[in-house]
Amino acid sequence: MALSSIVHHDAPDFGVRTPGTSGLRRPTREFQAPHYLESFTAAILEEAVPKEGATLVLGGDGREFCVPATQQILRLASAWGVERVIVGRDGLLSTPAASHLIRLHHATGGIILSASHNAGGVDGDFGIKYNGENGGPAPPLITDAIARCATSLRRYAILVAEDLPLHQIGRHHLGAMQVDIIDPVHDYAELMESLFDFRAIRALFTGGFTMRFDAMHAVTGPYATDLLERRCGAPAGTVIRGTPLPDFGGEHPDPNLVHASGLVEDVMTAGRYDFGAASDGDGDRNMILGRGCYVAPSDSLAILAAHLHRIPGYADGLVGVARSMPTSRAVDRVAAALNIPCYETPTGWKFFCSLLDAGRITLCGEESFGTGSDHVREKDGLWAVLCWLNILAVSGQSVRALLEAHWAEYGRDYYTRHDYEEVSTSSGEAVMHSLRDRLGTLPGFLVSGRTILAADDFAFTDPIDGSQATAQGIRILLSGDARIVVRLSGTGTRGATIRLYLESVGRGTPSVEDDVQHELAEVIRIAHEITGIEGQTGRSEPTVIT
Ligand code: VG1
Ligand code: CO
Repeated sequence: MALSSIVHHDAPDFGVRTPGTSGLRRPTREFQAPHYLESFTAAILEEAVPKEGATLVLGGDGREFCVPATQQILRLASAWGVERVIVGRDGLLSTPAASHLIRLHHATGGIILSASHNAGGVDGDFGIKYNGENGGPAPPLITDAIARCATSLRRYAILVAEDLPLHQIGRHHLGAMQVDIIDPVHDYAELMESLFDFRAIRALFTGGFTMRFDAMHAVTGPYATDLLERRCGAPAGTVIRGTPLPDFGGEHPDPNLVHASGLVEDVMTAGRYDFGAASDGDGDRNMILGRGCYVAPSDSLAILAAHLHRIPGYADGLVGVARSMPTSRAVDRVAAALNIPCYETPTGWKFFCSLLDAGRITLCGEESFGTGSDHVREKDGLWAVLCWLNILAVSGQSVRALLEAHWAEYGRDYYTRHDYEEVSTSSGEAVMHSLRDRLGTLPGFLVSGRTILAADDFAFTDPIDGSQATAQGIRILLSGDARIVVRLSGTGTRGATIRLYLESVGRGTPSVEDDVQHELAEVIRIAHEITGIEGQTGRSEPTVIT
């Protein structure tokens, strides 16, 4: 195609567009406005993609606007001079599968279209994120540059061309650029098969073990069907809500006790299955349930740390582990017992990536239903589910037995997160400002019978490259091994979301029947006294409790 088929468009001033914890997330309608997606993509290309010889991976979670956005991004990439784009059929790629493909093909990077666990559809959210050559989310240096460029950019180039048949696997050319439309599942499923003992998992199902996997009408449907039902021999129907829909069936594709309530009812409350799991919009999160029990993500991380060496891909053991700051300290005690380092990083997967790249850690996770390892540079929902299945298969134990044995050995961290969603930006900031102003005066204070031992605003220095991140959330340590953490969400798209993380290490014999909110009632009361959330926001109850 001749160069003349590239046209230049003027882009209006969209104001500051700073990517949050995981890329730029905005209401879908905003993304659909003329030049919005185009100018932000142009900023990504400008700041992260060389004009010659680049290979990109491209795909998304199937939400509304993913397909037209994929077609536009292909035209923009061609005009920029990208040599090759590898795109998932129908524009689908889970976030961990995209991360794997970048690494597998030694690509320059990848563009992922998703707003993760946020609702989709025309009235929901859309998002775009850039991952670098290691397969992980671009570091702040790059995302800051993209934000500056997107704010000042007034002109971009795009190829004039027809849509490509995204539903067909095959090779195409768009201008001088090669486009390979591939099966979104195959390479990822092969990677999983190289890590896990699928024979043992198969035997588990043959022996009558039952499970439900809730794909929440998001991207993991095709992946879970191939892995669980085809490769591991689980009966057809094990995967529910397995067809990706543009609006996720009108629900939040967020695998937690609130948004996956049907699964929770079936597995936890009614005890109809041995095992239950769910993943989010883009497939990087996981929720784990056993018959009559729920595995808190922080506990899941600790249990995986204790058992991962039983899985073939991790037979050499762990070199180290990491958790995000608000994640409970349960994994720290496993790391101490294994005599391996445990790193505490700010919220967001990108902070794990330099440790993973440097070979300092094998396993890492977040309290927000995120777990992963050095096999990719994103958290990985189905990988975590397969870890659990593999451990259940080789241990012959139930989820409940594994949990209770773990708590008996290491103690239990009662843990909950209270989210105050869509409060006004000013009241969210007021809560944080007021806490920051009082930080120095808190230690030594006696509240409801507990002493505040320490209080700080979490700051982190990357042990590999020395880069610094400050103001990552308020940590308040109380006597009796309790901890309160407060931070503002970086992924919300409307107003502000305050996250309050509460934990306390229990004594005695913990059981899955314990009422976590009751165990933490006193710590919750103290948190309200210290933070003044109710007074600042006018909210007496959180919107979501996990
Ligand atoms: C939330 C979670 C955080 C996670 C991030 C991206 O961020 O708390 O742990 O890394 O989402 O996950 P925030 O800033 O809203 O608390 V995902 O599944 O949206 O890529
Ligand atoms: Co996600």
